[in-house]
Amino acid sequence: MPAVVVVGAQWGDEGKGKATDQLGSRVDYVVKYNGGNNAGHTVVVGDEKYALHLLPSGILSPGCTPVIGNGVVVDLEVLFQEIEGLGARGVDTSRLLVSADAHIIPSYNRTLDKVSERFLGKRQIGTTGRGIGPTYADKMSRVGLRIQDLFDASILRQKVEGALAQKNQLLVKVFNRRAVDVDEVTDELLAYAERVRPMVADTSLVLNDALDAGRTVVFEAGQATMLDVDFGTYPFVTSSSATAGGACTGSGVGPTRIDRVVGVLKAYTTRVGEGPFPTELDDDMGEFLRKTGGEYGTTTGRPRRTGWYDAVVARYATRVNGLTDLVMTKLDVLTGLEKVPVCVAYDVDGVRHDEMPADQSSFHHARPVYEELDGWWEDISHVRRFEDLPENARRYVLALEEMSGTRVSSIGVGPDREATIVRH
Ligand code: 2SA
Ligand code: GDP
Ligand code: MG
Repeated sequence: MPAVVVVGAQWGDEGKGKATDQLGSRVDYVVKYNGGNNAGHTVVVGDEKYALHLLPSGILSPGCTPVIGNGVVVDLEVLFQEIEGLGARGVDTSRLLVSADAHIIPSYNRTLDKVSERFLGKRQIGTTGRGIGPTYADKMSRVGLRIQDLFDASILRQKVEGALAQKNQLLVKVFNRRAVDVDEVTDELLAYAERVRPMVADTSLVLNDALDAGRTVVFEAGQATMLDVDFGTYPFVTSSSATAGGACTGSGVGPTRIDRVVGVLKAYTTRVGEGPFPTELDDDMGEFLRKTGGEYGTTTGRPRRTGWYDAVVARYATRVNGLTDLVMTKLDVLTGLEKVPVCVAYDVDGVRHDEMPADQSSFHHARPVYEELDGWWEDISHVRRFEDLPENARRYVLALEEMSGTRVSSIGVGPDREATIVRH
C-alpha cells in the first residue's frame, strides 16, 4: 500500500489521528494536505495523550517524516508552539517538512474570522476562530501570503500591503475595528523566517520521489467529507477540500498514484459547529453518547453534537471519496444499549431518499428513517479479534458495512493505539 489517503467520512473527529498513527510504524511519510490548526487529532500512546492541531499525526512515529503540504494554511505561532510542546515531551520533530507554497494565516485573518462570525448573527457557521476561512479566501482572491514569501522581505511587505489595502477598509468601516499596520504584520511574520527555513522543501518533489522509490505515504485529511467546501453542508463547512481529491491538489501527487482511500467513521455520529444534522439527539441519549464518548472539541473544547449512525452519509462519503476501506471507531461507546437505531434513508416531505439529496434545502428537511439493531452489554474494550466480539456487536458492524457499501477493515474499541480490531 504505497499511497493511502485517510479521510473523515462524517463531520470530523472520527478518530483520523488514531487511524493514521496506527499506520505510523509502517509508513515513511505522513502528509497533511488541507486545513490548519482548526483540526484536532487526539492520539493516545500508553499513558501519554497528544492533541495535534497543525502537525500531521505521523510526527509521533519515529522514522516517519511528517509533511505539511501546499494545501495547508499555517499559523506560524502555532507551528512553533506545537513543535516546542512536543519537543518538551521528547518527541523528535526535526524531520518535519513544510511546503514553500503553503499559505500563512496572518493575525488579521484570525481577527476577521471572529468578527465576521459575530456579524453573521443567527447565520453563523460556528468556526474555530483560527482564521481558516479568511486565509483560504485570500488564497483564492490571490492576496494570500505564502511560506516562500518569508524569504524576501520586500515581496512580503508588498503582499501584506496589498492584502491590507482591502482588509483595513473592512476592519475599520464594516467591523468598527482599528486598522492593522503593514510594518507590524510584516515584522511579526519575518521573525519566523529563519526558524522555518530549514523545514521548507519542494514537498511535491519529495513525495513523488519517495513513491518512485517504493516508500509508503499516508495523506491525512483534516475535518471531513460533510465539512468539505464542495461536498459538505455548505455554507456550514470548513473552507478547504477535506475529501480525497484534496490529497492530490494539496500535496502535488497525482490521482494515478493513490492506491487506497480509507474513510474513518464512528459507530455513531457527531458534529461541532452549526448546520444540519438529521440524526441529532437532543435528549438523554445524546448526552449519554457525549459523556461516554468524551465528545468535546480537541481544539476549542466545545461540546460536540451527537446522534445515531447515518448510513446515507456513509454511502455518500464512499461515493465522493472513492473509499476502498472503512475504519469504524468508538464501537465501545455503544456498549450497554438495548437497541441501536441506524438511519438507513431520509424522509423529505413524505418522499424517501436512499441517497444524499442533491439540494441543500432537502437535506435541511431530511428526517431519518431508522432501522433498530440489537445492542450488546459485554465490555468490548479488550477484544482484539472480530470473532471475539459479542454476536450483536458483530451483527451491528456487518449491517453497517452492508448499508455503507464499503468493507470495514478495522474497528476501534478504545482510544489507545492498541484498542483496535484489524479485519483486513
Ligand atoms: P473553520 O474554523 O472555518 O474550519 O470552521 C468551519 C466549520 O468546520 C468545523 N470544524 C471542525 N469540526 C470538527 N472538528 C474540528 N476540529 C476540532 C476537533 C474542533 C474543535 O478536532 O475537535 O475543537 O472545536 C473542526 N475544525 C473545523 C467547525 O466546527 C465549523 O462548523
Ligand atoms: P480526529 O479529528 O478525527 O483525529 O478525531 P479527534 O481526535 O478529534 O476525536 C476522536 C476522539 O476519539 C479522540 O479523543 C480519540 O482518542 C478517541 N478515539 C478514537 N478511536 C476511539 C475508539 O475506538 N474508542 C474510543 N472510546 N475512543 C476513541
Ligand atoms: Mg478532531
